[in-house]
Amino acid sequence: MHRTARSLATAACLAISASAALTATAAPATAGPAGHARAEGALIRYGEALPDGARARVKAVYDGAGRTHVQLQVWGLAPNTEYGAHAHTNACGATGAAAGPHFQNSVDPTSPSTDPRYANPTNEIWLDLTTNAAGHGVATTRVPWQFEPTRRAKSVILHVEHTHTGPQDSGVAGARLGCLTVPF
Ligand SMILES: [Cu+2]
Repeated sequence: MHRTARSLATAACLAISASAALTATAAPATAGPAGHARAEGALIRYGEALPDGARARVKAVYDGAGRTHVQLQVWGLAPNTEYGAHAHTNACGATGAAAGPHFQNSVDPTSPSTDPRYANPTNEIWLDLTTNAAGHGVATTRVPWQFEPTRRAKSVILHVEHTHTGPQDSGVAGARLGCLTVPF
C-alpha cells in the first residue's frame, strides 16, 4: 500500500516536471501492483556520446523469496557497443553526479566505494550490456535482497564502459552518459 501511494506520488511529480520542461526526458514512471516497479522513457543525456533520442525501460520484480530481479532495455544507442549500467541512490538530475553513488545493500563505509567486498554485482544492481547492430540492448540481474521502505535506489545510470571488477577499481565504469529515474 505504502509503495503504491509513494510511486503514484513520484509519477505525479515526474509528470509535472515533464510538462514544465521542453527537454523533459523521463517519462512518467508507473508502478505495477505491489512487488513490481517499472519506468520507461528517454534517457537524460549528459553528453554527445549518448545518441539523441536514446530510450530505456527498467522493470523490477520483488519475489516472494526476498530477491530482486531487474531488467534494463535500451534503444537508440550506438551499435555493437559496450555500456555499463547500475542502480544509483538518487533520482536523475541536471548532471550525472546528481544521481549519487551506486545503491548498495550493505553500504561501504568508504566513499567512493571501489572495494570489491562492497562494489560487486551481488551487493549492487549491475546492468551492463552490449548493444546489437541496431543499438538495442538488454541486461538482467538478480540480487538476494530487496529495498527497505525508506532506502531505495531511484535511478539507473548508463556509463561509457563495462563495469570494472579489479581490487582497486571495482564498480567503476567511466563517464555517466545518461539516466532514467526509476521508482524502485
Ligand atoms: Cu553507475
